[in-house]
Amino acid sequence: MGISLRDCQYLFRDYYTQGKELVIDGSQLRCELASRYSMNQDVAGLLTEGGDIVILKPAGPGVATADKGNAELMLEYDGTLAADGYRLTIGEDAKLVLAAPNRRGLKYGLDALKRLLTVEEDCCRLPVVTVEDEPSFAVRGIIEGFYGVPWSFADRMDAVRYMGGHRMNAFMYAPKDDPYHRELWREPYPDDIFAGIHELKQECDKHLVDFYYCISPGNDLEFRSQGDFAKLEEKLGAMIAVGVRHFALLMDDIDYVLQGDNKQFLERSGTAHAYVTNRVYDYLAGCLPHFTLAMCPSEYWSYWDTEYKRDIREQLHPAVKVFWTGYFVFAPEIGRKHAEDNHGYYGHELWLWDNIPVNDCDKDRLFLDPVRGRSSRLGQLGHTAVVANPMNQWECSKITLTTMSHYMWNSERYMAELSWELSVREFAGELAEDMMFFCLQNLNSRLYSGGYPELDDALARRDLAWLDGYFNRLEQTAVRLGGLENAKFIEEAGPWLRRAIADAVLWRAVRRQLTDPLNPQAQAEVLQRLETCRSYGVRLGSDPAVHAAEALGIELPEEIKEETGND
Ligand code: LOG
Repeated sequence: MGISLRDCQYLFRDYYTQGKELVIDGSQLRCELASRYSMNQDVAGLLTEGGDIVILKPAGPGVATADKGNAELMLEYDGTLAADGYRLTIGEDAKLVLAAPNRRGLKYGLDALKRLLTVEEDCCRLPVVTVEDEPSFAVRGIIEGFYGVPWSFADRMDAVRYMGGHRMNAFMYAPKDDPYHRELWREPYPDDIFAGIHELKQECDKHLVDFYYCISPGNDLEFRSQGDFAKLEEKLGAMIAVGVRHFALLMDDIDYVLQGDNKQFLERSGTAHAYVTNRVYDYLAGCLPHFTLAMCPSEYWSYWDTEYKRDIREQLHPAVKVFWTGYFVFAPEIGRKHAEDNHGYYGHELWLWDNIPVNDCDKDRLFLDPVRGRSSRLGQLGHTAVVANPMNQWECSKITLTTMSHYMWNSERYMAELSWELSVREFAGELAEDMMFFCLQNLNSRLYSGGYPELDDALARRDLAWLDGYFNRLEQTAVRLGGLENAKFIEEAGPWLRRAIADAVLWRAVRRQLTDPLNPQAQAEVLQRLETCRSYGVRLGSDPAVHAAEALGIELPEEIKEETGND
């Protein structure tokens, strides 16, 4: 409700308006439905009932309902639009026309209508507009591909709902620490986990998100073993049986040098990886009229050509998509040249596995910044998918993921700072300012410096008054955010919020020691407050109190210097 013109122009690709407004009587938009999209009016479930928009279905083919509603909605099929795209026209005469090439396009078009609608007590307002919208990448989503504690099924269900609302269409199940995905890839899933996966797949269907089952057999697969292939097929077959149509074979982070019989049989790892993927491809083609298969090569992070890439390029089935993570696992920049070159080296459609905001290498940190530094033209450089690998903390990942969703939909227009602002506002509502301040203390150190430059400046100036203000603000921010009505956020971010408060308390102790440097009590208090900080096992990226203490010449115990990397 109340979306600004600037946001419309940012979030929708082409927004044609002359500034006119349509005002309709009634506190709900009640659309009388006509559809040329599909003969059987297959639009059920596209719109969640009970909101500000109600769709009145015709009583039968060609028969209108008695309730005429206060607007007319015509759904049309338009095969000239890109998959998931739509064209929404809101006419002055309260005639709405939504054209799309698939159901997802219809859903996104209805979601757009919802965003454009403002409901007041006795009227509805809509801009008179035509929106023409389509994505930069055909596949947009999340790969749960991190190490450490996997998401719970409740997290995943929420992720799927979130994705439906953010124009993302792919959830890739690949938790490194699901043993049945990797070490025990031969074993079927125990019933309870399988039931969870099945339910997740159903939730994906409901929200028009494609569920990808990913498997990682590369550590110990015997390439000549019929038994091993039978196990692999059994595992995939169980997924096919519950409707899964999208798959990936992941060969990342394995010892990929062939040994023993594998070496004798296939000689090189590129050949071996193409071989297993092609066999899986043939198996899927034998079972399914329509499916997707992607593979993650072992050389997923480099941008130069290799023998391995040549083998994949020449031997892998042309329909298989190939993942890469950009230049280096954590890529501060994915520029045009690397993208274009690597597309040539792999010779297949490239899928970007973007390692943001993943924090599995930095368990004591949260990463809350927007995606930056990806070429706006990856879609024209052989990339047809972008999927983000998030943090172990699902709820906190939303900050970066929402900015990613903007990039995935319209990479050409993407503006990191604006997306960040929109994402934080969506996440924290009235506490957006506090949330942004908290985000600024938790920047991605894998990609950028991760610090808080204003703090560094103040320390260089020894501006104690500024520092007092900063730490007070940090403390108040953490207290206020602790009151957000988002239990999941409080649970996940709790240690960092408490640590922020402990940092402020430590700062006050540092302050006393600065005023009275030889007072043993003041020194003891600093040590005690430091201990409290450490006890949380986490830290803010700006690591402000320890950083300030050091910069102002307070001697810290060695182990603290080592832990924080501030020495
Ligand atoms: C893993 C990924 C992990 C990430 C960050 C890929 C393709 N694989 O270096 O599972 O979450 O790094 O630690 C990875 O990125 N490899």
